[in-house]
Amino acid sequence: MSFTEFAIREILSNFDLPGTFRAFEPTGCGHINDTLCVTFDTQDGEKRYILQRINTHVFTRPDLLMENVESVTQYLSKILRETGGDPARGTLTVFRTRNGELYHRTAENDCWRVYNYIEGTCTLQSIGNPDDFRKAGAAFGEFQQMLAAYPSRTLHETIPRFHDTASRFADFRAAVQADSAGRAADAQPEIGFVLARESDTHVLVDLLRAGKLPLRVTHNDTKLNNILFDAETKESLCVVDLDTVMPGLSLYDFGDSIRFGANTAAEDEPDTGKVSLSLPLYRAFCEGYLCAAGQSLTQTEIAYLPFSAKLMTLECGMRFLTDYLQGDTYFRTAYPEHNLVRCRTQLALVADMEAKMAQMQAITAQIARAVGKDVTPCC
Ligand code: ADP
Ligand code: GN1
Ligand code: MG
Repeated sequence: MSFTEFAIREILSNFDLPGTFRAFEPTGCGHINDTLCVTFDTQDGEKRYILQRINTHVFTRPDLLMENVESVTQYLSKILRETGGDPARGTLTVFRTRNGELYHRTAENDCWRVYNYIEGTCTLQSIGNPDDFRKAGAAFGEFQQMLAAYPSRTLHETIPRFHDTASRFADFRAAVQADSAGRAADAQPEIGFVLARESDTHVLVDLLRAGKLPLRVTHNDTKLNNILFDAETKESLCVVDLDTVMPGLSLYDFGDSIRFGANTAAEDEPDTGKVSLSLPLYRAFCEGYLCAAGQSLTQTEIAYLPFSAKLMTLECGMRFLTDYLQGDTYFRTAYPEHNLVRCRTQLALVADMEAKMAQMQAITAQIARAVGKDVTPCC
């Protein structure tokens, strides 16, 4: 990502932000959007904002996406106000353009939005101690709780079938057959690993269709670095990256958090020998999440928590592999094998979770009992 100061000044001139533009710098390490921190000089001192270019290849309806984001953040603000929280730090605030739009579209068709920069916060790319991950679990559990009464039908589906793993599997199989980038020969073990697990991909969507799992408003991209922690108190403060907030399963949010945060290696660690599921981290997240959201979860949801971690990891590995096979058109990559490397870490993690499934189930049942829920493990 490289932008000229001239271009950034021009984009910012479309937003009604007090003061004079001083500087910008890239921030974050997401795979989809381009995120900049921009600084203004104002009469009251320095003021910072987040300026983000929405990836319109991935999010083809930025208008609908921004309607979701504004509506959800206003709803969260109201709840925070009513419950003694701080809306200015507990959720994002969208700054509209001078024309009253939720984002600015440039002549090149790029779409840019502005949020308040939440000062005095930090994000974690990996977990140093279980306590931080317990707080992460609480943050996503509370996020789900705060949106429990949100009218989910009014939300637009920003990416249709986003976590429909069976549909993701069909896309994957088509990518293998098409082999459009001529890379399938390099990924035979990984392709075989995913193909052997087709039946897993149907489990949650089938339960949803059968009415055995409730549709809720969920975040759907619960990576650790989508939580802002207070830099001083180290408490979790704000959930960000709201582009995929839409109706979904609680299991998607739980599972994706474990996939990213309970891995003993980075998502793109080339040495798969370093990849494993940390059971202490699994336990910590589960405690935080179930303490915050456990009361409202059904027995079936709790029973499938361990499986969801495996399924979300398999789904993500399958998505990285699909993108590799299609020539890296979706996720941002730093080198040609990047998506294959990411896929290998995910599949190594799936294998380790399969080996540890009974322990994950025992931990989950124990924590569930502590919050007053009895569950029969499954899968
Ligand atoms: P991406 O889609 O690229 O993951 P995010 O919305 O998650 O984009 O933002 C990337 C990073 O920028 C976050 O991980 C966080 O470190 C930082 N960030 C995002 N929004 C804010 C904010 N409002 N205040 C402070 N930091 C933020
Ligand atoms: C993407 O934007 P980011 O980096 O938070 C992706 C997630 C994947 C994740 C894998 C909209 O998230 O679904 O799980 O990469 N977001 C989208 O790291 O596809
Ligand atoms: Mg992010």
